[in-house]
Amino acid sequence: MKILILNGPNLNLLGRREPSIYGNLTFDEFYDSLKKKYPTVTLDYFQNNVEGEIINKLHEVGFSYDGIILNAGAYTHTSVAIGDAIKGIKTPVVEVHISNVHAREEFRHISYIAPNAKGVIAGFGLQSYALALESFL
Ligand code: CA2
Repeated sequence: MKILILNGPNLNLLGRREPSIYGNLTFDEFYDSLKKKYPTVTLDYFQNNVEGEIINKLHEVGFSYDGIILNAGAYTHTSVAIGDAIKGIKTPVVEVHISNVHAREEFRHISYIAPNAKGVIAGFGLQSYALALESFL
């Protein structure tokens, strides 16, 4: 089972600022614990702040991987292009968010990912990624 975790803009800052919303752990620390918890899953991780790089990665893995766990960050709420890329690939995508976007500002209630995703998980902190992973097993 080959799964990619794909993180979008500013998620490289996790654990360094805004701990009340996003927690204290860096993504690398969480990713290490996830790999240990699921040793039989081939997990890959890619983070990028550039919309086109996220789209390139979706195209690159989207015909061979078994699943993609995507936190597109703020692009979730703006990017028709990432939504179209998900529509164009074969690998199922689960949209995840660390925070409960529906309990936050109105603009975060919109998602260009959700209509093309297998499902959406939001509001469980970094555990949202583990729940998304479970959904593929
Ligand atoms: O809750 C999530 O996972 C979000 O995708 C995070 C995005 C936000 O724009 C979405 O509405 C919800 C923001 C990621 C920024 O992460 C930071 C982490 C630490 C410090 C600053 C930003």
